[in-house]
Amino acid sequence: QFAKPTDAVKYREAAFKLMANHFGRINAMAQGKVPFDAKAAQANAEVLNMLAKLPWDAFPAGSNVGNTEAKPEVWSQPDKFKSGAQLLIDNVAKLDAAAKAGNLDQIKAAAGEVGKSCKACHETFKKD
Ligand code: ASC
Repeated sequence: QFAKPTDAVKYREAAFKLMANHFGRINAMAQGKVPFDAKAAQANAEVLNMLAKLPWDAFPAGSNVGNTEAKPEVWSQPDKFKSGAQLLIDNVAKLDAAAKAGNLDQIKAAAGEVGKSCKACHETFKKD
Protein backbone atom coordinates (compact mmCIF):
# COMPACT_ATOMS: atom_id res chain seq x y z
CA GLN A 1 0.00 0.00 0.00
CA PHE A 2 2.89 2.41 0.77
CA ALA A 3 6.02 2.60 -1.36
CA LYS A 4 7.98 4.18 1.47
CA PRO A 5 7.41 4.77 5.19
CA THR A 6 6.95 8.53 4.73
CA ASP A 7 4.04 7.79 2.38
CA ALA A 8 2.29 6.05 5.28
CA VAL A 9 2.90 9.09 7.49
CA LYS A 10 1.40 11.38 4.84
CA TYR A 11 -1.58 9.09 4.33
CA ARG A 12 -2.51 8.85 8.01
CA GLU A 13 -2.00 12.58 8.56
CA ALA A 14 -4.29 13.31 5.62
CA ALA A 15 -6.95 10.98 7.01
CA PHE A 16 -6.78 12.53 10.49
CA LYS A 17 -6.92 16.03 9.01
CA LEU A 18 -10.08 15.21 7.08
CA MET A 19 -11.59 13.57 10.16
CA ALA A 20 -10.91 16.69 12.24
CA ASN A 21 -12.55 18.85 9.59
CA HIS A 22 -15.72 16.79 9.25
CA PHE A 23 -16.01 16.08 12.97
CA GLY A 24 -15.41 19.77 13.66
CA ARG A 25 -18.42 20.73 11.56
CA ILE A 26 -20.66 18.36 13.51
CA ASN A 27 -19.15 19.37 16.83
CA ALA A 28 -19.82 23.04 16.12
CA MET A 29 -23.52 22.15 15.83
CA ALA A 30 -23.42 19.86 18.84
CA GLN A 31 -21.94 22.69 20.90
CA GLY A 32 -24.40 25.26 19.60
CA LYS A 33 -21.68 27.29 17.89
CA VAL A 34 -23.45 27.04 14.53
CA PRO A 35 -27.15 26.39 13.96
CA PHE A 36 -28.20 22.77 13.68
CA ASP A 37 -28.52 21.71 10.05
CA ALA A 38 -29.71 18.11 9.96
CA LYS A 39 -28.68 17.56 6.34
CA ALA A 40 -25.18 18.92 6.89
CA ALA A 41 -24.77 16.87 10.06
CA GLN A 42 -25.83 13.76 8.18
CA ALA A 43 -23.49 14.41 5.26
CA ASN A 44 -20.51 15.10 7.52
CA ALA A 45 -21.19 12.10 9.73
CA GLU A 46 -21.39 9.84 6.69
CA VAL A 47 -18.00 11.02 5.46
CA LEU A 48 -16.55 10.77 8.97
CA ASN A 49 -17.85 7.21 9.26
CA MET A 50 -15.80 6.22 6.23
CA LEU A 51 -12.75 8.22 7.25
CA ALA A 52 -12.62 6.72 10.74
CA LYS A 53 -11.65 3.37 9.25
CA LEU A 54 -8.71 4.68 7.25
CA PRO A 55 -5.75 5.74 9.39
CA TRP A 56 -5.10 2.47 11.18
CA ASP A 57 -3.53 0.52 8.31
CA ALA A 58 -1.18 3.44 7.76
CA PHE A 59 0.96 2.69 10.85
CA PRO A 60 3.04 -0.17 9.41
CA ALA A 61 6.15 -1.31 11.24
CA GLY A 62 9.02 0.99 10.34
CA SER A 63 6.87 4.07 9.84
CA ASN A 64 7.93 5.86 13.02
CA VAL A 65 9.85 8.20 10.75
CA GLY A 66 10.31 11.79 9.71
CA ASN A 67 8.27 14.38 11.52
CA THR A 68 5.55 11.94 12.53
CA GLU A 69 3.48 12.97 15.54
CA ALA A 70 3.01 9.33 16.47
CA LYS A 71 4.71 8.16 19.65
CA PRO A 72 6.65 4.86 19.75
CA GLU A 73 3.81 3.50 21.91
CA VAL A 74 1.81 2.97 18.68
CA TRP A 75 4.16 0.11 17.89
CA SER A 76 5.05 -0.98 21.44
CA GLN A 77 1.42 -1.16 22.65
CA PRO A 78 -0.37 -2.46 19.55
CA ASP A 79 -3.32 -4.02 21.39
CA LYS A 80 -4.13 -0.80 23.20
CA PHE A 81 -3.76 1.12 19.94
CA LYS A 82 -6.09 -1.28 18.12
CA SER A 83 -8.75 -1.19 20.81
CA GLY A 84 -8.62 2.61 20.90
CA ALA A 85 -9.05 2.74 17.14
CA GLN A 86 -11.97 0.32 17.32
CA LEU A 87 -13.66 2.38 20.03
CA LEU A 88 -13.41 5.44 17.80
CA ILE A 89 -14.84 3.51 14.85
CA ASP A 90 -17.76 2.27 16.99
CA ASN A 91 -18.47 5.72 18.44
CA VAL A 92 -18.38 7.32 15.00
CA ALA A 93 -20.85 4.69 13.76
CA LYS A 94 -23.19 5.73 16.59
CA LEU A 95 -22.75 9.38 15.64
CA ASP A 96 -23.59 8.49 12.04
CA ALA A 97 -26.74 6.71 13.19
CA ALA A 98 -27.75 9.71 15.32
CA ALA A 99 -27.17 12.07 12.40
CA LYS A 100 -29.20 9.84 10.08
CA ALA A 101 -32.01 10.00 12.64
CA GLY A 102 -31.68 13.80 12.70
CA ASN A 103 -31.79 13.78 16.50
CA LEU A 104 -29.71 16.65 17.92
CA ASP A 105 -29.72 15.34 21.50
CA GLN A 106 -28.42 11.99 20.26
CA ILE A 107 -25.86 13.77 18.08
CA LYS A 108 -24.63 15.78 21.07
CA ALA A 109 -24.19 12.66 23.18
CA ALA A 110 -22.52 10.70 20.40
CA ALA A 111 -20.22 13.58 19.44
CA GLY A 112 -19.11 13.82 23.06
CA GLU A 113 -18.15 10.16 23.04
CA VAL A 114 -16.30 10.55 19.74
CA GLY A 115 -14.32 13.48 21.16
CA LYS A 116 -13.41 11.41 24.22
CA SER A 117 -12.17 8.59 21.96
CA CYS A 118 -9.97 11.03 20.02
CA LYS A 119 -8.55 12.45 23.21
CA ALA A 120 -7.95 9.12 24.96
CA CYS A 121 -5.74 7.88 22.11
CA HIS A 122 -3.92 11.18 21.73
CA GLU A 123 -2.87 11.05 25.36
CA THR A 124 -0.99 7.81 24.87
CA PHE A 125 -0.11 7.77 21.20
CA LYS A 126 0.30 11.32 19.89
CA LYS A 127 3.07 13.82 20.59
CA ASP A 128 1.77 17.24 21.66
C1 ASC B 1 -11.46 17.34 17.49
C2 ASC B 1 -10.13 17.24 17.04
C3 ASC B 1 -9.47 16.43 17.88
C4 ASC B 1 -10.40 15.94 18.91
C5 ASC B 1 -9.95 16.21 20.29
C6 ASC B 1 -10.98 15.76 21.28
O1 ASC B 1 -12.35 17.98 16.97
O2 ASC B 1 -9.59 17.83 16.00
O3 ASC B 1 -8.23 16.07 17.82
O4 ASC B 1 -11.64 16.59 18.63
O5 ASC B 1 -9.72 17.57 20.45
O6 ASC B 1 -10.60 16.09 22.56
